[in-house]
Amino acid sequence: MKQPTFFSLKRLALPLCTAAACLVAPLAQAGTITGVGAVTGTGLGFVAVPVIITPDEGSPDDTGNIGIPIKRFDQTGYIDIEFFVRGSDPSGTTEYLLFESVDNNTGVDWSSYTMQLGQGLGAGFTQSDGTNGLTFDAPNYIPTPNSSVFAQVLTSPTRLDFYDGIQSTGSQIYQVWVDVPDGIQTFTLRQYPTPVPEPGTLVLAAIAVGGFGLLKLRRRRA
Ligand SMILES: [Ca+2]
Ligand SMILES: [Ca+2]
Repeated sequence: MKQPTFFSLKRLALPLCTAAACLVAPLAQAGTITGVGAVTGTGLGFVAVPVIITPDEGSPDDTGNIGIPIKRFDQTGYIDIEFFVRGSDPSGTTEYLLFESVDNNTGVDWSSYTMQLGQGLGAGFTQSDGTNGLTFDAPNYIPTPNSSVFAQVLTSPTRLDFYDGIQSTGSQIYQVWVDVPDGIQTFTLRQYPTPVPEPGTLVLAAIAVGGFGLLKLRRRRA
């Protein structure tokens, strides 16, 4: 599948906010991302400043874009990004396309990649339950979240698990959709990879299983 590039994304989104349109935009709007707060985590290598395109304010179908041109993991830990939100319309929700390039610089291959929405940072992070409307475009998940390396994704309101593939060293593209409701001031996007089990671990597991089988055999013979 051909993935859009950052260039095409920008070209698509820029006409949404010409100077004139922004000046005359009505005040009513749904939850809108206004900026980025802390970027932190045990996996952090480098995160380029996210490019946030705010929606065409007042349009009945509010959509925006968040582009993260580089998110590099130097360790197999997590990376948290905190977003600030402004809202004014009590019933509004803005759907953002989050388009990012995730770079595996950890030296180990990844067998899956997880994204969570919640509040707080680091040890204080908690995944939210989706009841306030902050979700990965639940309940319909249209378009389907996708990745240029993992063929499948397990969807739930505030957690996505990409699997069926191996992300080796280098960058891959992820596209997901985030519903941002009114009534919240901040939210955190957490992401982390799960490394492929090391051969040593597999050998130990095989020995354990083999030993268990032998034990059963002996018991049966006894
Ligand atoms: Ca939605
Ligand atoms: Ca949608």
